[in-house]
Amino acid sequence: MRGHFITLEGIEGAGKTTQRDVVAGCLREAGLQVIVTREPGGSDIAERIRTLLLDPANVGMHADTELLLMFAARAEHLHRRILPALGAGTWVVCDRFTDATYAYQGGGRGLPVEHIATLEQLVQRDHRPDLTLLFDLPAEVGLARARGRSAPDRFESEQVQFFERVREAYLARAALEPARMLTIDAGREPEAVAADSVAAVRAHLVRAQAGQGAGG
Ligand code: T5A
Repeated sequence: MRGHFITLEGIEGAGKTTQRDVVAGCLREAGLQVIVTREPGGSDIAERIRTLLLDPANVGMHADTELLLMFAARAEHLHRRILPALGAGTWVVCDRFTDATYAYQGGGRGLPVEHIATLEQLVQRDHRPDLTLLFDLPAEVGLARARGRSAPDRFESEQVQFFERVREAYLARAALEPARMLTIDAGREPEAVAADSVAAVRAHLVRAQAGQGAGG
């Protein structure tokens, strides 16, 4: 069976980093090979692009530059790391992917969705996540968690209204693609969120195994 591509999404402080270990653990318990990665980043060149994107000193970066850098990093990550792993039968758990671009550069920055869709097609062709977990919570709750942990990066320095627009854009995407994108209430205790993550991954595994049986 080819590997499956699982992405985790949500605003800052939603708990994606915490939950990605839960998701990866659940897959490994099922006997699968798993790698855990993140965007922007995940490969050598993409991590260098990440540094540019998150550096608060680059506060004046043009929104188009930001969009193009996100997809430049994604092209590297996808072709150097994600696709080779999936082709070898390894499952990939990724902290953020293109839904984040629709949410942050589309919803947050107000860039046209058609521009994002054009770049998505150019860079990814028909490669899309198999399952996406959207960890949803009010922007001020997520920001309080994220800001309580470390100095703010270039995105975390935005106003709360920016993250409210990001959240709305995420929820709109989840409503459009309910079969792929599952929304989890991330405002609860970590254990309750983890229970929902595990249930979602197990349900996906059952579907994947059934699909393998049906498809040969
Ligand atoms: N970006 C990214 C774009 O603009 N466009 C794109 O296309 C892409 C791919 C990446 C930035 O890049 C932007 C979005 C981002 O701003 P990042 O550092 O990777 O930057 O940012 P995040 O992914 O947001 O990482 P965070 O660490 O801020 O958020 P997480 O991973 O959602 O949260 P986590 O797990 O680290 O938890 C944060 C804190 O909350 C606690 C944790 O212990 C931790 O202290 N916590 C909880 N507390 C209470 N209850 C719970 N349920 C908790 N879960 C976690």
